[in-house]
Amino acid sequence: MEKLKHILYVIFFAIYAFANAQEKPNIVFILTDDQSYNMLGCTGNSIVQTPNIDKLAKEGVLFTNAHITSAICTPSRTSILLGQFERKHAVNFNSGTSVSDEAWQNSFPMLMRSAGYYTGWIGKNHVPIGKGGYESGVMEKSFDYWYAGHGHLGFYPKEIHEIFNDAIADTQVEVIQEGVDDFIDSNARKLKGAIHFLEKRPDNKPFLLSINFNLPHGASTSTMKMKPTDDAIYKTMYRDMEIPLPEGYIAKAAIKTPKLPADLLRAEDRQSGYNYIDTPQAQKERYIRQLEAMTGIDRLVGKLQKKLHDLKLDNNTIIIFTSDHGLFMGEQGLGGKALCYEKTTHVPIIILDPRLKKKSRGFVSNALVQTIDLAPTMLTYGGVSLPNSFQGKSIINLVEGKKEEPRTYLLTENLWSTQFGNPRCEAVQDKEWKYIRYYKNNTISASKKIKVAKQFGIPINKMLYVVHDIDLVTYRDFVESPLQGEQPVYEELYHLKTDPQEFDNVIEDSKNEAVLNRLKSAWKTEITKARGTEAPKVYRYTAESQLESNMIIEPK
Ligand SMILES: [Ca+2]
Repeated sequence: MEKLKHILYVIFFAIYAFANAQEKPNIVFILTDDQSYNMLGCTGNSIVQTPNIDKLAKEGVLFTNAHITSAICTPSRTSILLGQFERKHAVNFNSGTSVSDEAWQNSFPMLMRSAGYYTGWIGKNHVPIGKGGYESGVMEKSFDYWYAGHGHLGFYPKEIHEIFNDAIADTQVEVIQEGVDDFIDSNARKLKGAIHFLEKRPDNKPFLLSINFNLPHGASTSTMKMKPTDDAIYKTMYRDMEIPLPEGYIAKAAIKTPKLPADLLRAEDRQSGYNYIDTPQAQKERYIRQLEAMTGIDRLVGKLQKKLHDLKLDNNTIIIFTSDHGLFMGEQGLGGKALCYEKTTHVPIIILDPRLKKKSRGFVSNALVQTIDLAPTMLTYGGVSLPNSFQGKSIINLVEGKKEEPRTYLLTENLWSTQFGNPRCEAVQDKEWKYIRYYKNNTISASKKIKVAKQFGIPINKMLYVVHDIDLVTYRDFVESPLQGEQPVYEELYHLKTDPQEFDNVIEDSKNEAVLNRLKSAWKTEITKARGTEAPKVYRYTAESQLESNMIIEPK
């Protein structure tokens, strides 16, 4: 009898454990590239057609006050992966560093894989990881399924990355779609390029799939060619419509006073890829391509949901959608990113947890959340404990309709200050006000570098994009100086509640003094917390380090 009891006991717990294993939700994380907040129907864009993403928001939760932490690809994406501010992880285009193996072990995909998730990464990676960065091979080995390229993909990814050569489609979204189908559906067409050890996704494990677009980013929209084989979306859509310029648009020729002092933001050094904003005609063409890209992405989201439904996975698959940062399209005469204005830091976050009752979903939250909150959110969904290295907070309680918010102030920062003219800056904001501080822009301008490169016959790309050991010192100084008392050379205060587009800097208005002092004090607290106390967990990743290990650094 005792023996039978024991057997029953064992069987009971085996079933219990199995059932629990099955209960862990699958997670699909969709990340777009350089997509501003207002590029979706559900965020107020009346031109773009994104019915599937709008439906996702309608059935889930749309965070209307979500922000990134650094408004440029590499640091923003590193922040998302590690759940940390850039000031802590210290990886950017100009940092001369890559993410160390130790830091990478505490990224959300690695932690979830260790906890039993079957993981996939599809599309773009823009974070150098391991010794040798993009050439280390660490990323490729870190996932159960890998179908991606480092750096930009272009609109036709086969032209840039061999891994995609076996795809039937030529255009980026559709190439990614084939990867998504291959990962999710064991009956889908197998892609020869994809790297995976198991023949098919195991049914008894939950999965985590990261879908990373390089759209509507300019690197991809600038390479759209309206080929006869392209889908109609990318050839004819939005082209016969009346498309107004964005509110506050100023063409280059009409700029009277630049938004920021000319010696602070050196607009003439801006990367030429952003010069389309200078004239209304070029701006419109680029905007149409972005709209087309969004509709392509939206169609993928719709197909993904249908696939999940057909495979009976939809009721247990959480979908998270966001962007790595926004982009100026000529508003106030500005182009590009890497600033702390709302246009570059404000992004949508949409989370659909289908396990929640329909009645308790389908609302918007104006809580101050950040993309560093997504790693802890995903881990918490997966029942995985959070590492101490995370600085973001799980926002599941908000998805579930609870009111407790993760923070009173949010911090954004820009440490990408290079020959392309952007100043270092930081911003702290609450739901009503925002304070931005800028530091002296000491960088050598791109035009001067190009002139010298030409004089000595040095390839211009090498002069502009290769990072050297000395840059480690400069970047370190960028990280630490504001904490050690470096004073701002320019400051701004915006009343976001009445001026969300940040047209009027009201810092000189004496009636705002108390607010300003409060925000300055919050800035100090938040930046100190963001930096933390540890040395950054990074490897040296410069032209010199690569040369020493006989590797050639290819700027991404
Ligand atoms: Ca980006």
